[in-house]
Amino acid sequence: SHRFWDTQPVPKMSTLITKEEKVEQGPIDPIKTVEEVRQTPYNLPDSLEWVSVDIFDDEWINEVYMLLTENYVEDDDSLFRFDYSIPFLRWALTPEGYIRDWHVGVAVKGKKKLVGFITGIPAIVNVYGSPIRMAEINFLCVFKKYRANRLAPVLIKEVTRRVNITGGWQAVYTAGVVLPTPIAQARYYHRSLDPVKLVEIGFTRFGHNLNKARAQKLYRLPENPLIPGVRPFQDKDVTVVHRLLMDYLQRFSLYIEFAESDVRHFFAPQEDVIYSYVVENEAGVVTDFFSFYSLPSSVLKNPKHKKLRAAYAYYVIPNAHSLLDIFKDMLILAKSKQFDVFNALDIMDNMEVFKELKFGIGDGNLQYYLYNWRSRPMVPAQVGIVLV
Ligand code: EN5
Repeated sequence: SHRFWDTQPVPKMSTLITKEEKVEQGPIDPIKTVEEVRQTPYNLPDSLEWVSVDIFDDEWINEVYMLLTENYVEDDDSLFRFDYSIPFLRWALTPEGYIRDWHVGVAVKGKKKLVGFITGIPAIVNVYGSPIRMAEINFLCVFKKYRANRLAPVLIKEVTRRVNITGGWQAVYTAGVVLPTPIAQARYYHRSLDPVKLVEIGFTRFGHNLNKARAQKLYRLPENPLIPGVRPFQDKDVTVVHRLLMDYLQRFSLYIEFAESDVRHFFAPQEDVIYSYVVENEAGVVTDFFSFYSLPSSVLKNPKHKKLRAAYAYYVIPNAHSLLDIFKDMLILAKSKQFDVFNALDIMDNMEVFKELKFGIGDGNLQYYLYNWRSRPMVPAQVGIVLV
């Protein structure tokens, strides 16, 4: 019943169940050369055309923003929908060496009206010790009125073609839904920062023995970080943070091999986009690093609130301090910046801190996938990639 995915170089679902001990790692499709790749874009209905979206063009990024705020990912009960901001999209899609052609749109012919979108950025992804050139695929979205037209498969094939013509054959992506075939299945956890608002919008319930006053007390946090020497990440920290990050990520079975330029791009703080901090000790040495990103959601049917302000754990490198102390300071900083909730996945070592810091399990999953790369499935604790 996967008409499209059955035609694609992804493992069959059954391979997950049989859990063979020895899974041969490597490409699923026979090796091709760039010359063999189709040179022309895939066909679209007559009324539609391909566009390479210029993320720095205000009109086009606004079209992308509108498409996503109105049509992108919702929770299971359609109470919330992701509201990625324009500065966030620019940040996520333009690391050094990004390829404009991989920001693929489908527009109504002759009009600046987007009805479909998918993106890729280049990355070196390490899978069980092997570094592989991959595209990180994200923001696949089809306008609600155009669903059932089978546009998503064409978007996926077209971005694949554009990656292939640059000599790229593998990709990594995540989704809330189960497709053939996840390499890992992660779970969202949530930590209330403004429990009263979260109840008002239906994000959580007070439940047993927890009224408004008790909830406010339970989730109260100090105003300032507790670790001495916490300060925002600066450009001068790039080299040392790059080293800390790569030394740390090597412990996982799936991680991105960041370049220094990626560290500079992805961790330079930007209000309402990305918050990054280092711990600098008394000797002036940077010992730890942590970061979280801002991804609000539209509250879809509430008279009082229109936005949920959510912070998401990004890359966290404990070193001189414990993961618990670092997560606690992330909660404190997120609260001081008026976030309503702090979200994190059960990947890396995050599970260690959830109970003590009063995170609760969410109703959403995040499935991790590789395209055209066969490899053994892994548990969330082996996953070292956070896709935004
Ligand atoms: C991009 N390549 O389902 C793909 N979010 O748990 C992105 N639930 O917010 C795919 N349903 O559990 C993203 N509150 C997939 C995720 C899509 C969005 C999604 C979930 C993640 C979520 C909330 C709200 C549920 C509303 C009803 C949730 C409970 C929190 C509570 C806090 C206090 C302690 C107990 C739990």
